[in-house]
Amino acid sequence: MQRLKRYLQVIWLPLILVIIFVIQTWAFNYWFGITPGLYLYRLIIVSLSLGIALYGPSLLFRKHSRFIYLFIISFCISALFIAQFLYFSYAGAFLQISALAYAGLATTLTGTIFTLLTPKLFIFLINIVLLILALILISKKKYIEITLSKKEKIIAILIIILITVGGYWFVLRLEKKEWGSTSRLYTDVYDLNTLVGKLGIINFTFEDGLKYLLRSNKVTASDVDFLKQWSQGRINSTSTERYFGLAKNRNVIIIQIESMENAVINQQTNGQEITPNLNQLAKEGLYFDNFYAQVGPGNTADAEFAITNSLYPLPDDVAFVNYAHNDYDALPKLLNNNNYHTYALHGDVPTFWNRSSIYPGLGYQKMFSKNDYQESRVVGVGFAGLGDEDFFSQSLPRLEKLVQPFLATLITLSSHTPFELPKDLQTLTLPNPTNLNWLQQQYLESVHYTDKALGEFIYQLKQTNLYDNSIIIIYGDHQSYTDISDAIGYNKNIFPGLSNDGRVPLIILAPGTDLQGTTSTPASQIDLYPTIANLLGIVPPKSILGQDIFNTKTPVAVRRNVITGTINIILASNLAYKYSESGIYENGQCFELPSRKPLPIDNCRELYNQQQNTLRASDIVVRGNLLGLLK
Ligand code: GP9
Ligand code: MN
Repeated sequence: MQRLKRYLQVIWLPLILVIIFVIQTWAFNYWFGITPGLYLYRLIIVSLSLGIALYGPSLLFRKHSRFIYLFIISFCISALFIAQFLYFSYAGAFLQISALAYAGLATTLTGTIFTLLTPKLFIFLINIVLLILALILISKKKYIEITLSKKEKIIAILIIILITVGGYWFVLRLEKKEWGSTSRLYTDVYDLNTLVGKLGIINFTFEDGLKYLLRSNKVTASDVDFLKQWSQGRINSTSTERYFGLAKNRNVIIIQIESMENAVINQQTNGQEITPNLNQLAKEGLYFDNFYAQVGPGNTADAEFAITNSLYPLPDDVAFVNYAHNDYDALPKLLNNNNYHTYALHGDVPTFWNRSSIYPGLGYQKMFSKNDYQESRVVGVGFAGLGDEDFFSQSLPRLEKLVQPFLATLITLSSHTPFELPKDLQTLTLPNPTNLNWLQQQYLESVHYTDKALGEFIYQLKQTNLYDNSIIIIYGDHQSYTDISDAIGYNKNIFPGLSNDGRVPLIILAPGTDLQGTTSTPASQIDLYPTIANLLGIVPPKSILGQDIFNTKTPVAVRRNVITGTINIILASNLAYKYSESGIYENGQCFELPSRKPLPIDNCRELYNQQQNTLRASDIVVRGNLLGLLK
């Protein structure tokens, strides 16, 4: 009993501080609507662990130093809570260390900070108030403070370690059970909202800081030298011969379609067109049937990254998440500087893929997210998000109200894996029996549904005066990962041995112009930026890596291994290179195009080295925030 009383004398203060910490963590999430019920359990356990790890070591100090320690920790925690709270209220995004390092919080928040202050912030200061009260009690000798013995300290350390490690281990185990891996907590982070929902904002801040430190040495001095040299040796082959300014001052409507593969375009199943509307649009506008996605682990976000920056997405990291605060010369920014108003529209939560964090830096002035749409019916069975019919039908009146000229990037969602639609929305009659597996069947149904929603949107758009006054760019974000191209026999028609994965449709509609027909020029998502800029009669910055598809004399599409980052395939106008499993250049194959005649491997060497260097330069730029060296 005596002993318990003795321990209580030292434990009570850090213990209450830990409980306050858990409440503060929960309150932060609650106020921003972040706590999904499912993860509440995780959130409490993991914030208890962190609270104990932070406040627990105070037990090891003597009386006065213990107070100093608790004050320092409390100040840091409160400061982080408040900074994150203000930033989220302001930007609808979580504050990342890279934002402080590159952009400077001061510049972003000054001016608005007073408007963001709310009594809620007081909850993040309760720990400090408690410490002040405790200090007053001690100075009035209202309770006696003791110092633990050496043996007691060792036991305290062990208990702190045990609880902390135990808590994190428990959460990691739950994650593993749920997702088969724990990587969604650190590498495969899709939605920072969910991450904060599970771990709490302080855990998130620490994790983000740690990751920032770990990747800060990824660019070496020799990388920087390489980049400088590479940049100096770049040949400016930009010409504006074809179509420069063809769509000057027109609105730009970009439609990025989820998982839309080129394999389904102009294909039928059971006598029914899979994507009748896209097929029709491909006839009305200019259709690119040799266009490739460039995505890495960031999938949709990587497609957005490639399109807006004309840089290659990283093979091993998600630029939208971990390089969100780099300096970018993005397309929306360029258009914004040329009198355009810039908008992004998407039916998911704003924090998914960290969009709300990176969009302002890319130059988007406003983002419309799930919060701005009404969900008239749930469409995605396996993936929550707004149905494409709701998305398109509600986007149109919104576009009509925008100040012109505008750039509006619409990103669809319904045809997202696992592609499952409610029965009545599955309007494609698949053959019975079919050689397609369940996922492939769902995939065809879902792209058929999306195609219908898109067709309706374009039809309605044509009824407004926006249509003739715009250029519309439609493309798929990435492959569907369903092997659909093999299953529907599409691969037979293309380059032998060259996997069709990643070939996505691109259609450019410029009503009233001669942009029509089909082109098989090899190109990829990084080429869209300069191509759009050329059509608008705007000269893009030197820092972009893609080429204007209409004017380049050296068109190329390079595909790389998502994990190793090495080159898989290069398609140029007269040459193609295909890698070998060994990863050794000489073991690959070189072909002449369009004859597809095998050539000695040395014929592809120059092309290979060029592409290898471009990829390396792109990665260094992103990892080192070094866009300035390309100018
Ligand atoms: C989420 C959506 C899907 O907002 O864009 O992303 P994905 O899973 O395809 O990367
Ligand atoms: Mn996607």
